[in-house]
Amino acid sequence: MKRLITTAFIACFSLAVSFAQSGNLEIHNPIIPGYHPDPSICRVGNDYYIVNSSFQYFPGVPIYHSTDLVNWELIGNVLDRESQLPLMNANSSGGIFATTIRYNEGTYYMVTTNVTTGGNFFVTAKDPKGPWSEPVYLKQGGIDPSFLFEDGKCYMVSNPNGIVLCEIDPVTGKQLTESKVLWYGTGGRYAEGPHIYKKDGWYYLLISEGGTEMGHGLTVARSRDIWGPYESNPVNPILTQFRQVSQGHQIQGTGHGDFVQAPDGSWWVVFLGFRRFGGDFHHLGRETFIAPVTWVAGWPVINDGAPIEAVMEVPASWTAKTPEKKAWRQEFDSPLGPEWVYIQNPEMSRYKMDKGRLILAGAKPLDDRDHPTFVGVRQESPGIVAETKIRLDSRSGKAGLVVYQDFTGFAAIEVSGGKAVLRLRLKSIDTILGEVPVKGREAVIRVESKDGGRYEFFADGKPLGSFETSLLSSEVVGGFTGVMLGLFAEGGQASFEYFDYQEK
Ligand code: 6LW
Repeated sequence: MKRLITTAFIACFSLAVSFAQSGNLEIHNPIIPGYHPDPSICRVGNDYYIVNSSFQYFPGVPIYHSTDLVNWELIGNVLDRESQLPLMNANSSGGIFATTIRYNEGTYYMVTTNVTTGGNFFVTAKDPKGPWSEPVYLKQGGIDPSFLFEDGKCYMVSNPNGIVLCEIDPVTGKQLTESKVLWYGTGGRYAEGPHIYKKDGWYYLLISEGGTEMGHGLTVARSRDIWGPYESNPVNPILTQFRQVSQGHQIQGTGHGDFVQAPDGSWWVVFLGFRRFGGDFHHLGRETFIAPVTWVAGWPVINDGAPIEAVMEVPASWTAKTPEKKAWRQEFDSPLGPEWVYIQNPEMSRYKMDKGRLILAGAKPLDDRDHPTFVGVRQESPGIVAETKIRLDSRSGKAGLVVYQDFTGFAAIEVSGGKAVLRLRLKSIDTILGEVPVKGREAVIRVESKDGGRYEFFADGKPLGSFETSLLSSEVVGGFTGVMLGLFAEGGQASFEYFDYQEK
C-alpha cells in the first residue's frame, strides 16, 4: 500500500496550498515534473489526458489525467503487457519514443514508435485507464507518428525524411495512400514531433526542430489543403528558450509540443523542457510544461512570445489549486502502483511480496543491459529524500538503493555481507566512494538532494559520500531519460521493508 506522509514531513516542508485569483491561472512549470518527455495531449469533455515517451522502461507510456491543466494524476501506463511492449535487450533510450494521444468517436488512440522492436504502431481503448488493445503496426516509417481524424478519414504524419503524410485505415492500420512529404521545417536539425490540426479552414503542421537539447524549439506551417503546399510561419520558431532574453533561465530545451483547446475556447500547448542545475546540466530528464496559445493573424503565438517561466500567471476562465509536493511511503503489502517501473520486460518471478516485504531475487549487474532486477520511480523534484530498509537474505550477492540515469551512469548504495558501499558507475569509471559497516546484513539506506545540486548518501545515518548531480546528468551520461530512484539486487536475494519518497 502507498500511504501519504502527512504529519512530520508536512510540518517540515510546509506545503503551501494557494488559489490563483479569478481570471488568472497560476501555472507551476513543469506541470508533470521528472522524466516525462515528448508530451501529447487530448481533451474529451472536461477531461484532459497526457502521455509521455518511456524508452527502455516497462510498463510504458505513462498516462496522466487532469480537469484543470495544472493538477495531473497518473492513472496508468498504456503499454502494460509484453505483447504490446517487447523490450528485451533494449538499449537505454531505446524502446518507446514520442507518443501521441487522440480521441475519435468513442475511441482513444495512442500512436508511437518502438525503436527496438516493431517500429510505428498504435493501440486503442474505450477508457484511457485501459485495457488498451494489442498493437496495430504501421507501414510509414520515421519516428513520432501522429494522427488527425477528419470527415471519417484518419491521416498519419511521421518523419522518415522530412515530415510525411499518408491516409490509413484506423482499424487495420493499412496505408491507403502514398506517403507525401509536406515540409522539411525551417532548416533546423531534426525536424520531428509533427502534429497536424484543422482550425478555421487551415491545416496547421506543428513540428520540433533543433534537436532535443539547448537549441530545441517549435515551428509551424499552414495550408488550406492537408496535402499542401505548406507555408512557413514568417516568425518561426514560435517556442524556444534559445534566445538572448532567456539564455540565463534555468528552464531550457523547450520544444516537442502538442496543442489542445479548453472547453472555454482557449488554446494551450504542452511541451517538453528541462531544468538546469550546477551549470549547463540537467539530471531530472525532459519534463512536461504548459503555456497559453493565442492566434494572431491566423498563426499560433505561445505565451505572448515571452520566455517560459517556472511560475506564470496567465489569463484563464478558471482557477486551480497549486499542486502539492509529494511525500509518501510505499509499504510492500499489495501490488505496486503505476509509478513503479522495471528496466526492460521483467521476469516477475524475481519480484515477490511476502509478509509486508518486497523480495528481490538478484540477476545480472545493473550495468549489464540484460533486464537487471530493478524496480524504481522517477525522481520528480530536484529536492528529495528517498529511503529504504533492506535486509540481505543470502550470503552472497548485493542489493540496495540506486540513483539510476542509465546502465552507463548510476550511483548505488550496495549492501553486501557486513557493509554498505557507495559505488559510482560512470562510463569507464567504476569506483567506490565510501563504505560503512552494517550489522546483521540489515541497513537503513538513504539518498538526499537538498536543492538539485548534490546527491548525499547515508547508511544507518552515517554519511557514505556525496557528489554533484551533474555527474548523472543527460549531458554527461547521455540519453533521453532522467534519474530514477530504484531498488535492485545483483545475485543473491534481498528484501525491503518500505520505500519512502519525500520532495523538498
Ligand atoms: C523523440 C523526438 C525527440 O522521439 O526526442 O525531443 C525523441 N524530441 O521527437 C526521443 O524523445
